Amino acid sequence: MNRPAISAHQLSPDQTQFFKDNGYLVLPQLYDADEIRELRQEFHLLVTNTADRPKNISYDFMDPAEGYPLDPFNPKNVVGIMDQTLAEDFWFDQFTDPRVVVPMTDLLGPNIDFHNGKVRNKPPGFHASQGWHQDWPYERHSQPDLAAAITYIDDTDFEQGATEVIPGSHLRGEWDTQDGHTISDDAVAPGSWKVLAAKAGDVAIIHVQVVHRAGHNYTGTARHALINEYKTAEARDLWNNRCAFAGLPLARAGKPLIPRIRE
Ligand SMILES: O=C(O)CCC(=O)C(=O)O
Repeated sequence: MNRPAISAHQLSPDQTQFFKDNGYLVLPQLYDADEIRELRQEFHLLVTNTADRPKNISYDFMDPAEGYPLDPFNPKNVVGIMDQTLAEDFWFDQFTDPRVVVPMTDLLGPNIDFHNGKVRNKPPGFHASQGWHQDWPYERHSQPDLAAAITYIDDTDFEQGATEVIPGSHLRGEWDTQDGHTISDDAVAPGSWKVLAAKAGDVAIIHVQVVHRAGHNYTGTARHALINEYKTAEARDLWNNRCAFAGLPLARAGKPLIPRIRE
């Protein structure tokens, strides 16, 4: 396939300010229609060919939810994958894409390293048990200069389990939790959150301290997303990150470092 030239663009000052104030930013349609088609094809292979993979890639499967069909796009009901970054060259290019790395330099700082990569799916009838949380307690560093890029593979609105965020919640630093991770529903003011209704090909960037949660999928169609996380080189890992490509330098002085494998 002829791939379009990749132009890594800086964010506008308004976008940078929005992230600073709100702790999240949506980059609509980062991928064009051909790229979304290819992303979906590759993703389908990732969730169907689950056996012939490097051992370090781990898959989680969800038991079919009662009263819901299996989705032929994800017939094994894969609900999660860790380290999809190891699967193929396509997935290496996906997490090193300058169209995500360069915005990270605008939002976090000029020197960006990789943190980790995973897949989070919402099969039909998926019930999100995690609740409101910050990513921070799961991935402590010397400073909270990390962000996740959620790439949506499908259109995902409220009833399909859209991501929900509390704008500005990162400005309060670390929130109290019930169990080290989960923030009580009582701590969240009614109506204070925003449903990030996404289109396939959108990317939402989420600050490590913004309070957010995954929604439930009430429909018979699965929803799929990749979550790649990035950090500044200055943020030192205190979590003992053993994930694939952890700490890989991706940008220095605002310039992306990694060439494309597949042009
Ligand atoms: O799947 C989502 O919409 C959000 C996932 C999430 O909250 C997380 O992985 O920390």
